[in-house]
Amino acid sequence: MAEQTFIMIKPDGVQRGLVGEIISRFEKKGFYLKGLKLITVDRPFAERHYADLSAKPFFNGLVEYIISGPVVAMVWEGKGVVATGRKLIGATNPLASEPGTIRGDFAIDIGRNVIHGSDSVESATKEIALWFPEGPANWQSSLHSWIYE
Ligand code: 3AN
Repeated sequence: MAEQTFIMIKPDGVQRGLVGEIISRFEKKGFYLKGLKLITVDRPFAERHYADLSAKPFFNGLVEYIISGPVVAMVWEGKGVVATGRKLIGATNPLASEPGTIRGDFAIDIGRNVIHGSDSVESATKEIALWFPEGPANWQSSLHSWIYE
């Protein structure tokens, strides 16, 4: 199966009307949308998603932020999508993200950085299973042969 990643537009991205812009950047790059939902998660779910960060001083604030409104949860597929997805997103701290990246173009504060993307193939598998227990959609674009050699 082709590589997949989990991408989440955080509550600030949804409320600021950045959903279309972000989806457009992943689409135009050539990645395929394999899962999509607008969902408000509760505290235990957000704590599971961010379990690796539970010892960090910003953990509670991060969980509060993620549960504060709906998020857009997505699965994107394509060659190298985990690492390239992180490049499209930009560095964690938006003040360090390059212009042209999502955070570089649309964010200022690290605690309001608009979007999440899995940091490895292994975390992508875990996060997709958590957010899409029903599994991603199974379809292939007819543009495939114009994107891949
Ligand atoms: P990334 O989202 O780029 O993978 P992580 O996994 O280090 O970055 O951090 C997860 C999330 O935790 C970030 N998206 C950000 O919202 C939040 N975060 C990270 N570092 C800080 C910090 N120093 N202060 C507040 N929030 C932070």
